[in-house]
Amino acid sequence: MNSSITTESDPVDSEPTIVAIATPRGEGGLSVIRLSGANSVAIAGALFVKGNGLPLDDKIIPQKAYFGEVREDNGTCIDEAILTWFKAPKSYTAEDVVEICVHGGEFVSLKVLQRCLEEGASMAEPGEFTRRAFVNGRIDLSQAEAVIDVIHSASDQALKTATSQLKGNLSKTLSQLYDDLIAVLSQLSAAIDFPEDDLKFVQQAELLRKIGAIQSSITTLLGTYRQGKIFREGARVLLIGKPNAGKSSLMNALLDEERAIVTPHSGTTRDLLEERIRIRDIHINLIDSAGLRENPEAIEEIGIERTRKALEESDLAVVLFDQSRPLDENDRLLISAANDKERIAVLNKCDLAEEIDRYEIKEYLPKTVMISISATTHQGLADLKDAIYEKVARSGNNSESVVISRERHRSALAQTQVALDRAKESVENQLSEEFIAVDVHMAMDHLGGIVGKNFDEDLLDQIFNEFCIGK
Ligand SMILES: Nc1nc2c(ncn2[C@@H]2O[C@H](COP(=O)(O)OP(=O)(O)OP(=O)(O)O)[C@@H](O)[C@H]2O)c(=O)[nH]1
Ligand SMILES: [Mg+2]
Repeated sequence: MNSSITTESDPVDSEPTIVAIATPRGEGGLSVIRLSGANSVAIAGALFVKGNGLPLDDKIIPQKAYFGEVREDNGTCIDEAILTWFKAPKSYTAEDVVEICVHGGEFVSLKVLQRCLEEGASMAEPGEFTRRAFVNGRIDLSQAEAVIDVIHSASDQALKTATSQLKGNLSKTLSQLYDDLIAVLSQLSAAIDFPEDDLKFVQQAELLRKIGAIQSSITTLLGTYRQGKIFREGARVLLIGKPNAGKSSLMNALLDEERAIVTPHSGTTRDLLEERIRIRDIHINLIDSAGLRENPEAIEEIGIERTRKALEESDLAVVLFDQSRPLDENDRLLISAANDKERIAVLNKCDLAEEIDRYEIKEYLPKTVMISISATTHQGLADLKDAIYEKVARSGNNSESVVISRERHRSALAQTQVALDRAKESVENQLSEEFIAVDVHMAMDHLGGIVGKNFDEDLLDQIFNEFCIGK
């Protein structure tokens, strides 16, 4: 290794310098091999020679692209390359980062990676670059999560949410709420220091007002979750109906392939079948289910239980009726199951004569969009897609600029609310300030957990395992 190259930013006792191929495996135009850590420049200097034949030296300038070549230990050229040094702390990880860009061949990239390992770098774990950016304080945990959301996003809306979070908009909102909780705490400690009775009443009202304001902001944030999650992960849309209503036929029609088994016999589908489609810019996880019916056989009952569970977890139920038959007790069972769900009523088999009483459905499923289709002829399918899109793309409050989209954030905010409810109750019951402060601290822990003010290694492992190597 060319140990003559050191940079001012070399920390003492730092983490090992890591390396990974940052671009996807396979062939492409370019491939980037990324190093991060105190020895990045020294390692790169041992295998890279500038275009003029000179080695990298102490005069290397950060953020400048150097043309040259990567060489074997014996001096043989591996490939032409462009090298850029991002000097700590102005880099992705806040450590010294070197990116070596070579032609996008898998073998070439692996050779350069191998050279870096020979010169003393360690192989990076999945997400380790972003993990270091978090540990080094350049980004918080919600921003680190946004990085993977940007990579995975497949629609304008998903990307907008992810980039806004990456820029720190969620962090700013949470940090303001955290500061507001600190203000509550300081008011509590002032009350402990000056316990005059006549101040108590005023202070109590002020505390309740402050906590109430924080809670209402949290409620607004929580209100964005359904929509945020749908944009990030896709919407779960369940096809539900009595046996033979045509759920599997509709599944196939929406997928445009013969995926689910269709027969004239009731009870054909026994288990859930999930496939992904896209309606405009939203992913839909479409689920076909076992028909709901009274007094099922034992094996059907297991399928029906799964259908009910899927219904609970779904964002939207497409409630399917066979319009060529009169409503029966199985349809009524279906209506009661779908009663408190987001739903669309669909009258299938509109190519046959209408026998169903649609007004009875309207009566029991009020305020429900109703669409006639034929899963066989595909009539009405475009209207159904539009209706599904309207329901899932416009659910929740779209006007909020800060949106939460992860269950981890939702659950932390819900726990914050619970702790604040307890704090308010203690204020109302005139319990001691120390007692109230315990719940306010608890609320701060939950809130702070979202941005990683407190975390354990297991949580970090869980978050960064979602990442690919090199990110
Ligand atoms: N005429 C007509 N027949 C249909 C239509 N949709 C489905 N069918 C027929 O209805 C029967 C049942 O269809 P499936 O799609 O298997 O119904 P299902 O709801 O999945 O039934 P289970 O899996 O048993 O709950 C089949 O014979 C289909 O060909 C339609 O729009 N028009
Ligand atoms: Mg079926």
